[in-house]
Amino acid sequence: MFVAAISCVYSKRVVHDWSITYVTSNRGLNQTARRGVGVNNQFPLPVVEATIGDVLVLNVHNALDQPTTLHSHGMFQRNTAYYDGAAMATECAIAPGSNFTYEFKLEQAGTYWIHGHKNLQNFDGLRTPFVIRDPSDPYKSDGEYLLAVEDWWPVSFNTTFAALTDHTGQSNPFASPPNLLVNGSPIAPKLDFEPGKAYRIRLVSMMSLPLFEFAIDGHDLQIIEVDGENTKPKTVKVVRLAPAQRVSVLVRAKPSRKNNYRYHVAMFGDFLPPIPGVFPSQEDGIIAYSTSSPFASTGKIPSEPFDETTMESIGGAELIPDRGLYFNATFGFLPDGVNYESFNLVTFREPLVPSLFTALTESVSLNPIAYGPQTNAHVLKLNEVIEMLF
Ligand SMILES: *[C@@H]1O[C@H](CO)[C@@H](O)[C@H](O)[C@H]1NC(C)=O
Ligand SMILES: *[C@@H]1O[C@H](CO)[C@@H](O)[C@H](O)[C@H]1NC(C)=O
Ligand SMILES: *[C@@H]1O[C@H](CO)[C@@H](O)[C@H](O)[C@H]1NC(C)=O
Ligand SMILES: *[C@@H]1O[C@H](CO)[C@@H](O)[C@H](O)[C@H]1NC(C)=O
Ligand SMILES: [Cu+2]
Repeated sequence: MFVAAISCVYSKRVVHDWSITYVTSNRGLNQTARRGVGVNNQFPLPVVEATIGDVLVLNVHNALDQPTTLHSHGMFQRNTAYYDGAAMATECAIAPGSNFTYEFKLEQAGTYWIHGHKNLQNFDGLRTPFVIRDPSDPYKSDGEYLLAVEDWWPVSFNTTFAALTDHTGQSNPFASPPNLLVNGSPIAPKLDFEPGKAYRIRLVSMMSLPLFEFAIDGHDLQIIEVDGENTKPKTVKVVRLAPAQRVSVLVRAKPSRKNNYRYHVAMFGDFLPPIPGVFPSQEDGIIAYSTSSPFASTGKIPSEPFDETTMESIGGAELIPDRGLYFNATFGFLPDGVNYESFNLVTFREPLVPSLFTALTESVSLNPIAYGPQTNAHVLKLNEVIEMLF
């Protein structure tokens, strides 16, 4: 005999109407306002929240004078690749002045983000967290916080990008180094903790290039989710996120209100030259137990490297590869003097027809040998590779 579990799932449509617009803002920083790309004339963008099984509907109007797309980072898009938002890979971009609706069922839970996937709009602000909750999540908490971390450059990212890819080596991309924003603000939010409770903190890296680290004075962090996948728990003092990564940690609050604490978000990148007092940079936020308690002494972010490839998923199928594909990834200047990323020295250029359409209309062999060097080569410029990777 067996007992069938019947679950009632009420799925809903999560609808957002987004006009993608230029927004001139200083993002609350002490610097000159500059033009970025936002939604409905605002920064920060609306956070998208849903429950597994819901249908996400993004009604998008392109109010820019250039094409745009939105990519829901981390979604597998099984049978809905057309809504993946990778311009000219899975679809054409949305033309200026026109509308497009992204609509797909949410079959994964976890922490994701949605960002522009055309030109450099992502790095000029077109990015927002995307949280999909699961009522049967094995990890329970008493409360939840979301910290989305982004870099905001004082100049349009096209300027930084032009300097980054300048083969003469004469340009300094970091002449105007990035600022750190947490939830769209230079002031990290206060997180209220009740003694004895357990909090889930979702960390989202919406960075262009730098990494960030997160730590809380006097509290351990238990990693429970990496990039939308529930993991076997791992207790650490500090988590480090590369651009586009997401991590959830469970934090057990102290048993009493005796002290308040601080948490730290530090932005850094070994490939970026240090500028004393400016970069690397750090924002500290408050973990508030009480309005009257003194602060526990503020520590530094602990130095605790750990190998994230040792993280294991729970409940996930074991990956047993049955074939291997080898790529030599390079980053450098090709003979035309432009800085490219490449696989096996073949770089990629945005095709005239989206690759998905080509694949659907041509008879393509799935034999990996067909993808050898120089075969079926699309040449993609560095900025597009960066966008593909993110
Ligand atoms: C803002 O920047 C200006 C110019 O760099 C400086 O003089 C001023 O003190 C700054 N204000 C604050 C509040 O940091
Ligand atoms: C396009 O989107 C805008 C903004 O959401 C909306 O006002 C407009 O009615 C839409 N146009 C069409 C043809 O659907
Ligand atoms: C870079 O972007 C700014 C603001 O969006 C624009 O004014 C400028 O013309 C752009 N520069 C280049 C080289 O595309
Ligand atoms: C990758 O580069 C190495 C060293 O140059 C070379 O030995 C190897 O054959 C390359 N592999 C591929 C798949 O191109
Ligand atoms: Cu992405």
